[in-house]
Amino acid sequence: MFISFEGTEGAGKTTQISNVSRELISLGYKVLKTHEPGGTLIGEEIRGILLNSNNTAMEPITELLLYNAARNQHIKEKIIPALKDNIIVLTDRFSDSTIAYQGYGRGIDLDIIMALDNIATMGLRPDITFLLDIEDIDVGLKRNLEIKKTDRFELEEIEFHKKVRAGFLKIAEREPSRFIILDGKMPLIELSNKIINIIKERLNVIK
Ligand code: Z5A
Repeated sequence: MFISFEGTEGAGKTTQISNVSRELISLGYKVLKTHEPGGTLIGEEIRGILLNSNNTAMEPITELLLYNAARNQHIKEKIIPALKDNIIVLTDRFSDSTIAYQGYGRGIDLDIIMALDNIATMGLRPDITFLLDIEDIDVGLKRNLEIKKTDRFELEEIEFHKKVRAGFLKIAEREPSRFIILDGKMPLIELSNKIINIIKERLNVIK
């Protein structure tokens, strides 16, 4: 099973992936916990360029190509081999982030985004995508400020983050069978339990 976690800054994806992974491992499942951009040596180098807050001159298309380059490497080197070994893959962000950030956020034509996505992902899509949604963008940004996280995206205006959130909701609306939208402001443990129960249900169906 291939599961992605999406959302705007500080929505709680990383925290939830850790909790879910721990629980699934305790139930005897094999789990790969990974993230984008990154997840491979080459991908982590690309991540360094993408998130470096000094790289303010980066062009939107350069950014788009770099996210897709890292993703293709991630899929071929990590995700596909893990899925072939019956390992549950939990990824912190995947293609939907590119559609939301580079498409709805930066305003790059969605046809260009999807054409490149087809090349990079070869059509691979998660079985389930948990969208951790926080209506008040400030909540997530403040969470990250508290942990002193300041990358190139944290420096963006609030309007950019609002466009990204609206983008995620539009993507989810188009694919209701893949997306599960959850309130990122829910108490941590309550949210983890909800996610774990949904995954367990799906795993039982597969069995
Ligand atoms: N990006 C893109 O533009 N295009 C793409 O294709 C891809 C990515 C793949 C990657 O940064 C950046 O790249 C990202 C989008 C862009 N933009 N930014 N920034 P990243 O990987 O470094 O960061 P991120 O993915 O945005 O994650 P994040 O900002 O670190 O947040 P998070 O993982 O969703 O949240 P967290 O680390 O789990 O939690 C943040 C804090 O909130 C932490 O102190 C938690 O303890 C706290 N927290 C979490 N959940 C809760 C709840 N429920 N209640 C209270 N407090 C909570």
